[in-house]
Amino acid sequence: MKVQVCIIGGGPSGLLLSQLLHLQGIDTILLEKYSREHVLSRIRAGVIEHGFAKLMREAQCGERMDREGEIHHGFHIAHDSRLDYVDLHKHSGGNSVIVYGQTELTRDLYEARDKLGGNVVHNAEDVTPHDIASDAPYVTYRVGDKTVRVDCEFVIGADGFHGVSRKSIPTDVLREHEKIYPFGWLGILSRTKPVSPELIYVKHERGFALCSLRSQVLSRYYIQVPLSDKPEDWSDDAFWAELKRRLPEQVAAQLITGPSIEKSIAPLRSFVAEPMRYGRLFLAGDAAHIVPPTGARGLNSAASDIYYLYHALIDHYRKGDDSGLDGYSQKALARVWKAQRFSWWMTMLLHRFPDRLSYDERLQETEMSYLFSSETAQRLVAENYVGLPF
Ligand code: FAS
Ligand code: PHB
Repeated sequence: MKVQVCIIGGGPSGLLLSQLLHLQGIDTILLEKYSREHVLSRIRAGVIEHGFAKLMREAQCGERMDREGEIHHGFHIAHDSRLDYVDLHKHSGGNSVIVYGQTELTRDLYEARDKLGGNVVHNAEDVTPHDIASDAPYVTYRVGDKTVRVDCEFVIGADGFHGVSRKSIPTDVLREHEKIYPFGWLGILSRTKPVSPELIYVKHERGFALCSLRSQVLSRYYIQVPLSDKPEDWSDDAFWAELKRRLPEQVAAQLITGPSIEKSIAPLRSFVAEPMRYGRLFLAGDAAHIVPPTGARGLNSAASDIYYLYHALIDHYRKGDDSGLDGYSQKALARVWKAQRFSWWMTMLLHRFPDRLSYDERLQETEMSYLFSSETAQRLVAENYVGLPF
């Protein structure tokens, strides 16, 4: 089989790029390790930047997001028994974010691929890129006991943090930068009315918490827990009781609790792999970078990778211009590192660090008091949270 672009990974990054390229007449195949049901069973991101939303619309996948997603003009930070508000709309020159679950966004992308007759292969095992340093790369994969070879011109590694693509770059070429945080986020999903119409980030001496949502009848809550904890260590009652201890009294009193329909612990790490290109292999999304979810940058960092690759491949095929491809890694990393900075900053601001020094604590307090005493500081947060320009 021969295609122009072979995409490894059927998460939001791979799906969005395959849909955008297909609409431009560029021939792709997408190879996903698991079944569609498995991919859609994951509960992940919830906040969509305006740049990502624009790309979804350009990919003819934004209709349900615009209908069912919620526009949020700001978020709250609860700290020191106060509830302060970051007005994103005011401080970002009129931009906002859309709260719409990654699961639904991925479902919309799959349905759009089906509608266009996109070439999407599920349960593709042992996906392996070959000859990526040559001008004639190919990818092999297995379905059952049948091995298939896909000859292509470009390979896009959109296979997430644990995928095969990044590991295909020679170790003497790849540089990895990582920071592991000494705690995780225990998250639950519950069919309850959200405690607040907009997100509440909580800095508390017992630890971080976050009140988020997927709709007016589906709430998403998180609390910071030690890395040694497991989801089964936390009954629903224990989770709700701990969340209430961390919320301001007037918010805790409004909290509607209910059975969890999903409960999981996500470890927090900051990670960047450089370069994001090796020969004809291009990394995108979590395959190249991971952020702690505190700044809601994870999924959104993938958007600019996809935007750059989409335009670079169009320029290659339409004009024979490879400047976009040759400049991809440097351009993508410049925005990735800004998302890394913001995610690190929000994480340092809001979490309780087990081994913190008194100096660190006073610095955290100073950051928070500076944030809410300076419109400049709030503009800085707002421009990062709604999404820096591509
Ligand atoms: P993904 O990991 O989503 O997709 C990669 C795909 O490649 C997967 O479907 C995988 O099955 C497939 N794959 C892997 N190896 C393969 C192989 N060898 N062959 C073929 N396919 C292969 N971000 C936020 O903004 N907010 C959050 O709250 C948040 N919570 C998260 C919680 C968890 C537990 C995780 C893991 C991530 C979270 N993220 C969050 C980040 C997340 O949303 C990612 O940024 C987003 O999924 C990135 O999308 P992709 O780059 O498509 O990677
Ligand atoms: C979520 O709703 O899952 C969510 C929202 C904002 C974040 C992290 C997670 O910063």
